[in-house]
Amino acid sequence: MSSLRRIKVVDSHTGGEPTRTVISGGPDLGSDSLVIRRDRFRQEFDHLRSAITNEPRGSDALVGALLCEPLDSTCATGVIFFNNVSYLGMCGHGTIGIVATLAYLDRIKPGKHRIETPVGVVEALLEPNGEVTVANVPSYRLASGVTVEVEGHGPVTGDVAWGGNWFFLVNDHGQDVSLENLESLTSFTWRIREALNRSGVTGEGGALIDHIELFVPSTIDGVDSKNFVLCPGKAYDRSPCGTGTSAKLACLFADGKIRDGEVWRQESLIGSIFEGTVRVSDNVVHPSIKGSAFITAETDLILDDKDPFCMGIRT
Ligand code: PYC
Repeated sequence: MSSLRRIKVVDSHTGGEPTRTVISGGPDLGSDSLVIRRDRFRQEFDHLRSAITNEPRGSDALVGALLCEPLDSTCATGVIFFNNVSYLGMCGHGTIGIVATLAYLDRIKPGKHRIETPVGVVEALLEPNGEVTVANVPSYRLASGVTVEVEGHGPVTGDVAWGGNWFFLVNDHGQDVSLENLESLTSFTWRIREALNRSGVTGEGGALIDHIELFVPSTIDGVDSKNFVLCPGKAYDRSPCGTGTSAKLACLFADGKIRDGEVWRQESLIGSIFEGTVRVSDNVVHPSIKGSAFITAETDLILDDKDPFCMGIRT
């Protein structure tokens, strides 16, 4: 007899990037802060992260979202985001995905909803037409003009910025940012990540920089820029990346290229678009990201303890 565990999930995609929201059957992480609960997830239940996101049930691009009881009672929910290799501080496309999911489940109505994450509370405005605007955590540029020596390429210069995760943002790279060039974009940005590691370039407090972004001008009318975003587990973000666009807005503000109240339209590698807006108070950038998510499945994941790949294929 095998023992079956059922995990109830709702899948969605935001600009092509998938989110799997865990509704029930996930790990019991207790009721400490979300930072402590995320650490407990990593230390004691990492096999469930892998079971939910990795093949054969998931894919490298999938971001998981574990709904949790918030500590802050003004929040509609708490959430811990995770992916094929690790855990995220925040996730912009994922927040839009969980808001669409909660609306689909009839747990929330259009209006403003606060959501607790391990890196702070964000606020999501759900419009009656399903569009979601996420007021993200304050974002900032930590370092500008950082040069690293990239294997097989030479020096690459970029900025280190926080948008809820750590990013290295590169404007000057000479790459063709198109889906046809996916393999070399992945290889190039992975080598940038390795070069940052080798050179000891980190985020605040020695944090690993695990997202790399390349930018080119967009060819779509009214859209400011197109990006390629390498995620921590080597997949590329199909969406323009909410936290990555937030990091970009922080860099644009630091360079005097965007002002309070201005809008920045960011296109992804596959042509989906987020609308970013900057709000500045006391010289601190508060970015907002607007996009839409669509529900793609509502199902039970089944974990059969007799299945040799029950906990997913770890790469
Ligand atoms: O939208 O912030 C985001 C995100 C992070 C990783 C994948 N998407």
